[in-house]
Amino acid sequence: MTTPYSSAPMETTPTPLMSAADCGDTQLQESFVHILEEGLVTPQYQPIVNLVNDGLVGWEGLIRGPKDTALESPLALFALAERLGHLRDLERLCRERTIAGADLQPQEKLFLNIHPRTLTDPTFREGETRTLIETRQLRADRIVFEITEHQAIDDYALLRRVVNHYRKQGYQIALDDTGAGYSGLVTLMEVKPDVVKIDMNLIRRLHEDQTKQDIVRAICQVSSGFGAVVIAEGIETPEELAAVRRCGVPYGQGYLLGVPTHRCRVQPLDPPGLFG
Ligand SMILES: [Ca+2]
Repeated sequence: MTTPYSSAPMETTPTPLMSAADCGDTQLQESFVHILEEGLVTPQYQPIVNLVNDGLVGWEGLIRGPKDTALESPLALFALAERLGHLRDLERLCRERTIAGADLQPQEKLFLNIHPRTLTDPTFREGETRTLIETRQLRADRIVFEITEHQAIDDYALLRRVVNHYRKQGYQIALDDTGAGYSGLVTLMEVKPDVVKIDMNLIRRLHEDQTKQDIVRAICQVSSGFGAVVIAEGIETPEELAAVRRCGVPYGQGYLLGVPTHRCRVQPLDPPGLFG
């Protein structure tokens, strides 16, 4: 991070607390390298549901590190990867595992979380994902890349170019965690994604909060202006689901609608596909 004081001499004498932290950190780094080398990540899949006809429209791929370890949480795993400069390596491994493990019905899409910096990284090999999906006989239009709003880079011109680049190849782009940060609507209007995922904190107790309802409606209105599909994340109670429907959100995700599972659950329904 650049600060006015960045050229000032750094404190070089570690405190005992820092030394202890560094020691734990070394173990954590070794665990991370082991995870990467041995491919010790597990994909899970959470359903995305059409709230109008209850049909299943897709699955978000979620990643877990080794069970009962400090790196089981994807947040911890990805934060460490970023710090160690291995974000792309971890993302590639997660993408491989998630695509390989997905068992999609013909109308379903697979949502893959990807760091915007990976998308904009010139060394990110475009053909990587295509090769992976072709081995599963999937076309690019079955894949939606989710980029999270609070990681969205502030070079909007670059991000727009990248989004358009992937769109031309047939992929779709979702803006994840929309409404979580102050820049939410600005990012939304600048990026104009194909899919908008409303952050779970806006959905939590939505039925009791008029301001949240107004924000959710505003996101729907802005999104419909450029033809984006809206998904409410983190729906956990029937009251929240009813409020989401009242606000006009057509798609949903959350524990009430389905928990993440190791396999894509086969549905007896044959719902119409997402986005036509
Ligand atoms: Ca996501």
